[in-house]
Amino acid sequence: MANQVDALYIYLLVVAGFMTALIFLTILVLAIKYRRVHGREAQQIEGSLILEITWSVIPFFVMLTFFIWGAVIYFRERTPPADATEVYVVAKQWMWKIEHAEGQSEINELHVPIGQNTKLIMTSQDVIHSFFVPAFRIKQDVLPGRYTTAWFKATKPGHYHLFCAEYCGTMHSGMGGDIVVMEPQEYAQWMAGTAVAPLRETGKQLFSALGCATCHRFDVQGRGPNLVGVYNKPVLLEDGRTVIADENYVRESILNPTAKIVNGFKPVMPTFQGLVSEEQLNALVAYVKSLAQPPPGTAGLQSQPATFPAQTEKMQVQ
Ligand code: HEC
Ligand SMILES: [Cu+2]
Repeated sequence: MANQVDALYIYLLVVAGFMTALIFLTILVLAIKYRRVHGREAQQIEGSLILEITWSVIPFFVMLTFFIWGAVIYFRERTPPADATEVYVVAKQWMWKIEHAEGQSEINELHVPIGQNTKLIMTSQDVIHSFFVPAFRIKQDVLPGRYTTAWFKATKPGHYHLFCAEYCGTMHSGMGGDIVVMEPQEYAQWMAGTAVAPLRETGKQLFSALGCATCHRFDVQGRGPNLVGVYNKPVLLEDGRTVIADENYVRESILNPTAKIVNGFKPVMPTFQGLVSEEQLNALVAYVKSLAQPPPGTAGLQSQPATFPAQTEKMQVQ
């Protein structure tokens, strides 16, 4: 996004510079032209409607260009491309813990290949932090108790500073790191360096270890909804509302199940607040997301409660 953000920034500077010059030059010229001259008398002049409309309407449209251009960039920055690779970020006093979907984890470092759209799914274990990479022109607050997201596509290999941009305690100034942008083949080597289980696999194990699988079944309708194909789809709730099952929804379903009850189900799911760490939560979320590859056309409001046709279930059975 850097080029786009900078272009807008330069445009703002140019417009502001032009207006400043215009105003001050006018003051100067008029001050000299109408300076006190012996024998000249001040006259009363009526206002000019045309002039007033002109100097209101033209700046209005100039301001609108700020707004529209800014909004376009904002929406681009807020909307990760669908093909983005997901990386989970857990901030804590005072470090950044990064988990790749493939299972690699690192501290205060994030390795990415050039040209890859990377979506960051971030949360904090304690206080508010902020993920700031000046070179990428991205800055996003990282909050305890929920996910916030940001995305970028690195275009040049190198090391880029990562800062915490929200004062978070004694060692705040030391809470930094490096985004390491590599050539794709270099990155593949780095990835292959350690053999680890993908995040969704860790999540799958937790799913049975924590007993989720006793209620959320894939073969028969259990006490909880079948989670296949739930992610990123609308869910009809008990109270008639419809919400999109995004990362925050899945997260909330695990930590605070009674906050949103799925239509047609009883609020029997226990809370896992305090029983799972942020990292385990991310793994569970990654697992639930990995279940969401329904055949096109089957998902949607009609298929509530979240049960899917038998063939979908078979495809996904463990
Ligand atoms: C005692 C049975 C039970 C257990 C154990 C259980 N759940 Fe649930 N779960 C439910 C029920 C019932 C619902 C639907 C009612 C509601 O929204 O609370 C639900 C809802 C959900 C939803 C929202 C589903 C949707 O269709 O919108 C998710 C996600 C979820 N559970 C994940 C989990 C995970 C992960 C675990 C394990 C850490 C787990 N559940 C353990 C019973 C259970
Ligand atoms: Cu911080």
